[in-house]
Amino acid sequence: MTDFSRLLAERTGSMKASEIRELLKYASVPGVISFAGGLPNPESFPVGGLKKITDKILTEKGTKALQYGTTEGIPELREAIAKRMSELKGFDAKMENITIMSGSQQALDLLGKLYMEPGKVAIVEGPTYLAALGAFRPYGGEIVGVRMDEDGLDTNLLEETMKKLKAEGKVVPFIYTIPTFQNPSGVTMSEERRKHLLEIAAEHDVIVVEDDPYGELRYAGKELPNLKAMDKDGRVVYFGTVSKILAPGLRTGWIIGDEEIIGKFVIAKQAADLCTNTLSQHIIAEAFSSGMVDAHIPEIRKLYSRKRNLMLDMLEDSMPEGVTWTKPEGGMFLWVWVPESINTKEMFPTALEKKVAYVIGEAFYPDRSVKNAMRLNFTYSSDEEIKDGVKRLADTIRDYL
Ligand code: PMP
Ligand code: G9A
Repeated sequence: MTDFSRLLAERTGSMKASEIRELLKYASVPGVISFAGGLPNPESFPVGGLKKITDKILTEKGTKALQYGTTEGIPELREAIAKRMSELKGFDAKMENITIMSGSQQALDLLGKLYMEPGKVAIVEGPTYLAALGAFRPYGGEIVGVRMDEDGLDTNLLEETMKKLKAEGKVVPFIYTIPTFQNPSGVTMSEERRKHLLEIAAEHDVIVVEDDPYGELRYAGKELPNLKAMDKDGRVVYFGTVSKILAPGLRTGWIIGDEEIIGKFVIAKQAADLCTNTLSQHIIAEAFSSGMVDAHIPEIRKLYSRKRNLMLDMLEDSMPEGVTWTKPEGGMFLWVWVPESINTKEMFPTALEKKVAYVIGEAFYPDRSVKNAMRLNFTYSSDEEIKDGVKRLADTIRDYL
């Protein structure tokens, strides 16, 4: 048999399977409790409401909803998002500033396609969203992770990093951040840091990408302004999605930003998929404008807030000395630090023997430099699984120590 891999393009060398997607396999192994996948809880999907809306759309404008649409997205949805984002988050956004994406994952891929190439450096948080690394890598260039602490991205470190890169003659096109209830850490960037980040970005004249899939899932603490709402010179590009407030199967997200930047994404998207699923877009436009989404989000918050509290209580009750974790005010994940003597990748088989799974922390760092951490998802598992799973994890760590 011929080896066709020799025919692959060079850039495919940096493409590898997502560790999270690989780990999702364990979620279906009988008996294993998996905190690995980043899945919303299926109980949170408003199936009945979406059924009614879909029926209405197909009855009232079936042929339109089944036709190709413009690459920018259907006007009804762009209008609905502009209105909602202005009211909810104070964005100064019009329809012209918004393009619909096939999930914010597509926006990440197009971001890489538009701005990355050999010689460029993308700045991300360390740790950061794993699939953002996967999206940027094939386009070449370097990815530098700037460490975070309990207040989010360490902007003093960011300032130093930017200066150093500039001195080396490197070009940074964008800083990618998930400031609110970050995936994977659960941490939220403080308001001072948000201001500082925007100052640094202005100083170096780079784009700031604010990825915000979890912003509406707050269970405690006070609302903070989005970077996009603080943006004075059109350098922030905002990524939103319905994946965590409605359903990821709809595969629909959006980007908001300066018209010129958005225009480039539109051209890149034309080549990628012509347009986002039109039926989904019509369903979502109706779900937003009818108030269905706003009525539904408190239900999700209630469910996830209970699960978050349960996981935090269980960690408190079961974890051995030397283990610490973040206490997210929202979102879907928390981050666990284990003693430095433990490499969570090496411990993983032991965890599987105990029938519990997590994502190894090093996967979220572009240079894989942190070995003693893990990400836990608290939204997908049942309450019973959270109770048993955290105990199994604590036993794993104790045995391993
Ligand atoms: N960005 C972050 C930070 C995410 O956590 C996710 C989903 N887990 C995505 C983007 C992709 O979301 P979507 O379903 O909209 O493609
Ligand atoms: O790959 C997926 O299904 C989305 C999950 C993202 C994550 O686990 O961070």
